[in-house]
Amino acid sequence: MVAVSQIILDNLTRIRTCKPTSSIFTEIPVVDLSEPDAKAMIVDACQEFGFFKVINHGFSMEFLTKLEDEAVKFFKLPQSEKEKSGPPNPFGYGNKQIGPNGDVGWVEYLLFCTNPELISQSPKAICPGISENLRCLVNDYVSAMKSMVCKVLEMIAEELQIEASDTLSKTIKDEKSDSCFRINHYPPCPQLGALSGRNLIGFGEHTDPQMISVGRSNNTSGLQICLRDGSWVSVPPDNSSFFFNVGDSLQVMTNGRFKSVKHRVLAHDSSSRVSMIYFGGPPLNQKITPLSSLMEEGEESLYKEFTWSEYKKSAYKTRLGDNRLKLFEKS
Ligand code: GA4
Repeated sequence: MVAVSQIILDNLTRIRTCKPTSSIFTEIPVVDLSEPDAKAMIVDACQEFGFFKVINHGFSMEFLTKLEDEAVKFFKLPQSEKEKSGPPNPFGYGNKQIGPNGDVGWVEYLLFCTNPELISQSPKAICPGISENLRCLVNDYVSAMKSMVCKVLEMIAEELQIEASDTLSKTIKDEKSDSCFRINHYPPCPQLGALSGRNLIGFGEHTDPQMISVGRSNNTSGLQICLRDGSWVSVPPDNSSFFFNVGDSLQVMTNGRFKSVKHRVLAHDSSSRVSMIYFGGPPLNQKITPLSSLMEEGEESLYKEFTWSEYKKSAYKTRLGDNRLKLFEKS
């Protein structure tokens, strides 16, 4: 018995653990997209937390459930079948390994490219081996998501009084927008009890390199965000809402006014968590630099000049939890 639990522990502890936290994020900004105060609430939330929840978004629950069910079907396939869609380099099926630099988590996933140009060049290479049904649902989801993200970016631009309200959204609308989409499955981990009260990491702490990310999950907890004071709080699950987070690129474009939010996901002992996240990124050749119309007189950029392609290349050389923007801050 001792030997067995030791093996389980060795297996699990390759994946990092963390101290349990009991704080629930009760102050979560909830933005009703149909309300007139939505713009101001979004901007406040991006400045304060880099995170907010959106309701009244226009997606039907039926459609969301359909996509989720199809994803669950994929994750229920035998391991050898799922492996046919991997390894993710970077797109495709991945299991426990996250990124190319040794990060691991209690998670399996599908990572999709959503750049129409790349997809048209090589549709199968984008995420091979998945059912046509899943592929179609993902395409429909991503195009509806793109519209919602653009709407939110336009609301942000209007509230910030940036002259052209499509300044931010056009980077996502662009045919060459380097956006991507991931579906994560966090299987239950019944051996969690062997970790003497510690939590097992499903997806380790990180910020997203892109401009903005939108996540949605089933009704299982696990997502946590890091507040400005460094404390971790759990985000109560809500399968009918979307959770937006500011990424590194938007932090730079607002010269630090918006904060890219550190977040992570903890594994569960008994329930399975399924989440889907859209990452809105700019075209590869786009300069990531503070928007001139936002800058006050005499204000200087906090960051060196770089393109999304340079930032992305640099990000893929880092470990998940690294502070990727540090390298691009002016000293
Ligand atoms: C974090 C946000 C997205 O999930 C992602 C991740 C990517 C990957 O899983 O391949 C990265 C990670 C993410 C940032 C640093 C690098 C790249 C894993 C990793 C260690 C798809 C993305 O774009 O950046």
